Amino acid sequence: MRLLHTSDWHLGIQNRTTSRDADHAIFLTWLLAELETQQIDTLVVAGDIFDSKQPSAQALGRYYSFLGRVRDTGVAQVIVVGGNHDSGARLDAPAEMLGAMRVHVVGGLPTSEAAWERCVVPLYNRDGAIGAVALAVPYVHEFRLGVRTTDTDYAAMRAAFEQRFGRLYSHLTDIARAAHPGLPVIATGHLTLGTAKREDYPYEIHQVGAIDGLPASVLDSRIQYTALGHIHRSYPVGPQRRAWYSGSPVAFDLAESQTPRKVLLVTLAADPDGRAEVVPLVVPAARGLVALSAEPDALLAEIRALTWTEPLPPLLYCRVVTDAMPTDMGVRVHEALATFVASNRPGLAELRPERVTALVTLEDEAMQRPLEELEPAEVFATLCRGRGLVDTDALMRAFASVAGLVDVEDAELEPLLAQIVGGEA
Ligand SMILES: [Mn+2]
Repeated sequence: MRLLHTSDWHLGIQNRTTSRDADHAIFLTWLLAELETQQIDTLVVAGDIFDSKQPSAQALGRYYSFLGRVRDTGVAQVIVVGGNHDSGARLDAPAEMLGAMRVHVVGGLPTSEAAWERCVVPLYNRDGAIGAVALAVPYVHEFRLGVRTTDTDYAAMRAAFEQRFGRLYSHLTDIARAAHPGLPVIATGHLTLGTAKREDYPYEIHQVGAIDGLPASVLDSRIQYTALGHIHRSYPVGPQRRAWYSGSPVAFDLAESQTPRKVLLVTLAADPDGRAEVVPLVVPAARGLVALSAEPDALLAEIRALTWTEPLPPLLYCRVVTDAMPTDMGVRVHEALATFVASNRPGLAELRPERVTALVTLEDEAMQRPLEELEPAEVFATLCRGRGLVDTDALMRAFASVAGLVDVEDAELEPLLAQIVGGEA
């Protein structure tokens, strides 16, 4: 049984105004070819299919046209589970129709425990025999497992979640073993397992509901391989390396573009207690994510002189090295970009100043004293200087009022304060 494990497509994602749909189109065409050449039996997509709970028509079109073409590759089935970005209910809506095409979707964990067995899916080989069983587990919020985050302390909540998540996998493994004895069991999951590094989730704070990562021991030891989604970098989890993150196939920001994007080719051992073989396949980058950092005129010249070898034009992260950002810098950058034809124009993901001289230095008197010795107003004033704000009298008065340090006297501040506190000042 050969699996191809991928996750975190985030169909429909945009970087500022640049749609990444063309990146997804190139990735999915590449994926279809790999499914055929690698003679894959099962494609597993471990959550975050879409970037949003209400995906655009274009993103939906991308998803369904891929599913419509996947059978031509000879793949026996596709397993799709929902991630934290997906609407489980929306993914599940066409589940019956997709099931008829052997695309097995579990968008959200079924509400009643009796219905959990919908997550247990026999996996066919290309020759039509059942060769393994999958536990298709989507992103699970702790609430679904009956863990309340309001009436218990953190350690108790964490322990309860660990215990119930472990029970979910064990219970499903029991069902799989009973229905298909002697076959290897695989699983999916969309959560933080093990210790994730901060740079592994630059795109958002990834957690399981309100708690941090769970230990890999929540996965039943009878599960031969677990296809994980959630973290956008590819690596194995746990001492046995029986669970892997595939990472996202498309880089969505600069940090993600620093590591190769992968899908995982997994060959299961026929012995249910054996070890799966995992081979990462690097996804060719359809587009470069490029950091530019220069003084205003030099930056504009660099943009006009851009060349690239990838099929799609680069996505730019521009830092303008200056103490005085020209007010028309945005316009001038767009004029420089407009020298490329619209169909082949670099995208602008970020444009921000990078100061030449730091405004707050260690010479700043307030910076040399311990925080506990400083008055709140001094800290705020230092922050204002750090932001390059010079005329701060009104701001200081507003801060003092909001911080409750003085009574509100200044009539001109009242409307502002009313907005901040959301009522009568
Ligand atoms: Mn994701």
